[in-house]
Amino acid sequence: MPENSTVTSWVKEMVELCQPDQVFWCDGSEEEKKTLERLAVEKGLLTPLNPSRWPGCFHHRSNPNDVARVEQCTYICTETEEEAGPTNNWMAPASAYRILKNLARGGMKGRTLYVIPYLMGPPGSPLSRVGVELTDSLYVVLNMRIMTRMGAIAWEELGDRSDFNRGLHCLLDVDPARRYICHFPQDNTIISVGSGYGGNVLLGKKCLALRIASWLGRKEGWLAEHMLILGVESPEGERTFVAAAFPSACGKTNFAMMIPPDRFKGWKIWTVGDDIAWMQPGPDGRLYAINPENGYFGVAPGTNGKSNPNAMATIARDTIFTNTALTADGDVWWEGMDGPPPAECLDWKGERWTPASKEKAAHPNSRFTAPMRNNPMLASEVECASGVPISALIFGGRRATTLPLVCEAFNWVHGVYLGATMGSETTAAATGAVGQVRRDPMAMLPFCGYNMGGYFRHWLNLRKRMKFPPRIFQVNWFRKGAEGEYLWPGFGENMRVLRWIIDRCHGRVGANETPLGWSPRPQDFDLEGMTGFGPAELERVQNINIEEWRREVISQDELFMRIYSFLPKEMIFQRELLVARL
Ligand code: SAT
Ligand code: MN
Repeated sequence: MPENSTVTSWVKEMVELCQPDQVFWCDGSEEEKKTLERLAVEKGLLTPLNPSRWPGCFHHRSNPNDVARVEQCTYICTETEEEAGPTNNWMAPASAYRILKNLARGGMKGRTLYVIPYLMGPPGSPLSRVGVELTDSLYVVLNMRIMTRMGAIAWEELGDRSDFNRGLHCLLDVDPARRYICHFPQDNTIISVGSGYGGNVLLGKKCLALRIASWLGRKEGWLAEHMLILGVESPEGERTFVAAAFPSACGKTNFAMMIPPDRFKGWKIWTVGDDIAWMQPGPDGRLYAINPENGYFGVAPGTNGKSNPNAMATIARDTIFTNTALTADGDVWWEGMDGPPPAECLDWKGERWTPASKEKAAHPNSRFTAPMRNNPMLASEVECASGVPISALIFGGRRATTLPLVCEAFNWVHGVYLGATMGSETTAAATGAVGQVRRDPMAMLPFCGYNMGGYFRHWLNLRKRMKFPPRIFQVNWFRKGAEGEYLWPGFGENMRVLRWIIDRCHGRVGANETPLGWSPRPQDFDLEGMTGFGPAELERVQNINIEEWRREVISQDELFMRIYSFLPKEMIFQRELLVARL
């Protein structure tokens, strides 16, 4: 128990509300981990995997009605609706507190309330933040232990300050009709009830590190973004860092852990983070980023030794698998894993599955929770309190048409426009239809804790505080041809795009001016060693189809119309300039 009286009196208040039988203060120790894992196995929450194949690993099944983030149950509770803005669900704090307290009252009877102190970010960083999550889910405790720096270190960082994030999570009966994930940015508070899954309940992740942090960032002059951070090391030892935003389940983890193809002998990619970046202008006028997390909550399906060897190495031990398939001999499996499917296993719902089954064995949003320290390519800078200097910001989406493989913004305002108009096909990471294009500005639509118009304004303002702002790029690995075939091989080959981006940042290569931005010339883009991909294919994947772009601009307007009264004029002007160029 910490000496901080703000913490102890708040915990006391929540205990009186939820009425658990016991209160357990987590210390984050190895010993405690072992005890809690044993308890979770006893209670049937976790199944230990085969220790010779998967040392320290466990399997978990969530309730089948509870397998993804639920945006319709996610609320920003600010004094006025305007502060939350038209793209967020809003409730007035007083009514939200009333509803949630009524649900939570006595909600932990017969259960244990775990107090999880956690630190987001490296110790000693001015950007790092402390949170305390109270939960009655052992699964949440064990996941938070991987995803954050949990335990005594958080109390040390907090000292006697009171500016910690207050998080309360109650499972209740996991009824979708009584599921709420509510954020109170003005109180630095999160209350989540009725769910046990991922981003709904690991409150340090999307709730604190994005929704609450984006609010704090605007107030305090920094950015909380849905971005991976990676370092590119050249054979000469030059290290360049980039941050890239992609919507959930669009390959951020794969990109952050990419292994360059043979052609790029001597090049290395170092992972700083795979999902979230907190960024602030540094004293030298550059933008600096930290990864607030301590682990990876990655999508399992499609992860294999070819698509992401570093991820396979990372999840080989001390990992929790959620909603994957499970075999009788303690092995896990998912669609797109190496090797043939098991002759028989239990699917993500726990039902018997064989390769003849029509349903998928693993849920498409099944996940692994793995410590980042298992990653063979973890950047040493991940512990650096001042963060890493960012040379390029990349915005990417999943688009079958229209968007070229890569282009560079003309300047910061144009780059903000590229981010603001990002669109992507929906994935299984959130409940709802999959595969429809929706506008997802900066991949932050589900995660921005305030008015999206104000968010664009904050991005524009930040430019004035940087002498050397990062260059901004747009990428799309997912463009398809007429037959539905991918026009770009993706995965490790994305190194070629990254190389062009890095070379642009260092002023080493040229580009063609196009209506959309700067586009790579074939002589500046490394095509060597690619089979079946030459200058003609590059031209095809970079092609600008004016008809498609007419539709695109109109479709972009849908979001702009929704937030029109808050939209910075710069965005309208950028739109006009784009139309004129087209
Ligand atoms: O479930 S999470 O929100 O943590 C994962 C994601 O959607 O990116
Ligand atoms: Mn994410």
